[in-house]
Amino acid sequence: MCPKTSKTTPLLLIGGIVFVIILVAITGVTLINNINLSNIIRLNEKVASDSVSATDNQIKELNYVNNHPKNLLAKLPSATPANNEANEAGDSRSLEQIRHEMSSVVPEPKLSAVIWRDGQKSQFLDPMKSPTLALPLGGATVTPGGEAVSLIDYEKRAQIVKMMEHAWHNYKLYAWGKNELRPLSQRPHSGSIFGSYDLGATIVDGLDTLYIMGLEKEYKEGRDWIERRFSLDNISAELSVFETNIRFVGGMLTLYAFTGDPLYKEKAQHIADKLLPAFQTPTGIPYALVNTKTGMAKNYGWASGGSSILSEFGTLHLEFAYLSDITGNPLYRERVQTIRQVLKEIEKPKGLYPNFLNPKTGKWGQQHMSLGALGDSYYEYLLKAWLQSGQTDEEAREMYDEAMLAIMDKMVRTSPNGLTYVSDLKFDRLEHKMDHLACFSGGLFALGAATRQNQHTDKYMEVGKGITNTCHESYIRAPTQLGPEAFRFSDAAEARALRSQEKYYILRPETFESYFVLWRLTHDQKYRDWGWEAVLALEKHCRTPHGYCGLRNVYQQEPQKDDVQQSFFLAETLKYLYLLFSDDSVLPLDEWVFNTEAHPLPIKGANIYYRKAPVPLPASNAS
Ligand code: DMJ
Repeated sequence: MCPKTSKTTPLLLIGGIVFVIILVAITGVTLINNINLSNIIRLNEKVASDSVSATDNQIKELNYVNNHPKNLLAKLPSATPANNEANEAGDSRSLEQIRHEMSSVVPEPKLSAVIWRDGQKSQFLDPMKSPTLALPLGGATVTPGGEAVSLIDYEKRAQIVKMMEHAWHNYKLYAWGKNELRPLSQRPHSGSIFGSYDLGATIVDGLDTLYIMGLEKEYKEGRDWIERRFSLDNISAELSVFETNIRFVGGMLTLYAFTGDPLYKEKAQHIADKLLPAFQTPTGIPYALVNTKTGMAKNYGWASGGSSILSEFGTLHLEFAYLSDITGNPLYRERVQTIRQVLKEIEKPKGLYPNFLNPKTGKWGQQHMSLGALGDSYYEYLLKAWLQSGQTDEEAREMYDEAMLAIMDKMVRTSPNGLTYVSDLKFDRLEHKMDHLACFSGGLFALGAATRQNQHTDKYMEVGKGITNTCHESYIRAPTQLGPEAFRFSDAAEARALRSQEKYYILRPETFESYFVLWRLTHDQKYRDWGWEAVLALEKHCRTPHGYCGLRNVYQQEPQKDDVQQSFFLAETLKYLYLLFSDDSVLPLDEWVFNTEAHPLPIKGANIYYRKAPVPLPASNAS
């Protein structure tokens, strides 16, 4: 037995080993196959999830898109008499009228029609070159063949949503109800513009962005906070009239337009009422600061002998005019109309507006002119007041055209290497420097050109594109790929900051705002590419585990962070970036006009969300 056993043992052993080898080989091949297979599955899943996430994204848009005028049309009942739906929206037009006005609107594009742009296609979609486009400023994008196409870049847009979530969740975690977040120290921050009270600036400023992005849970917690906690009663805060208007009044007005929720109208009016005492000056030009309790108002000590600042008192018109229309109270519009009249009638040196005006004497202060700090949004609001009025406020458009003509002549220059920029002007001397703030003017020049055809149109569009290009240059000439607070043009440098106090970046939106406007107007892919470059730079340098910070010096490889997440990062920077990767039908520019804090306001006569207060019926004289 034993020998027999000893003979069969090696055989069994060899057989076993061979078996194991075969088993391993089979398993290996299967494994490899499986890996390939799972890759393929994963790939398929990705393809599927892309379409799912596309669908998800669309679903996320529902609260906005479903209520969008284009889609509302489909929901309107066929009955023609004056309808409740429109009346609920504060719109006095009949269904028939709405139907008629909306009939030229192209339906929301189908998902299957998603296309990715290429250079060739952007050519014929350039509204400046293609007058055949029915809605050059908005609506779904339409090819010359009349086919509706969607221009959503889902992946990039989803990244912006994630950034918003990161900014919001950390604010919520460490600074809820306070004004802003300090991401490095994980505690609240409050700049003096908020009068050192807890006004939830990030909530009010960021809420419409959450709404647009379809971040419903976050939106609801913000709304809830506003309802329960936001009030300017019983506090003695010294508020900046301008900042409070553009961030708080503007934010509430947009939310009211979006939702029709009376809470926002009440709050907008409540805030504006607190600002009104600042307008009690001999000229009607408001002071810069007002105390919410006492109504005492004053100007900044540093502002040219007690002057008010052009970009501040000149950036109230959109909000105050709209507030009058939705409340039925003409007072707010009257206040800004007074400012308009002063500025219309006053003599303008060389056709330009200095940055300082004394509210008591009605005389200009120092003759410094700028499309950057202290001047910027005044010019913006001239064009936009005209747009907001449905292009009926001709006075505003004329004042805009005249001002821009003078700026073109006296302040817009080209550098030796061909970069277009807007200088500051101090008395008769050009200071060849451009603020980051002035980078919004690329979009402004372009928007002005796209909305009125005259002998300057082509030139203005060219300047708009040129300024936007220069601002992009100021970004890519910095190792961080983020632009400095101000940059200069001299023999030594072009589009670069030279002084240490102008090398910082505080998460500002102006350059992206121009990318967004230029993208909408030209569909040139480069604006999206530039926006994406900036997103990568923001992620690399400004993102921290607890929110986003500005940088102290954009020219350092590893710049120090400033520990402030500005409320305008949520209100503007992320909104413009989100819209840059969205379809044109999301907030079309022929239905919405953005206030200077990127809060979209509806355009009268073009947008059923205008929600004008019903005109009171004439008193009955029956008895
Ligand atoms: C914002 O508050 C507004 O855009 C304002 O018009 C200028 N400054 C900031 C953003 O940089």
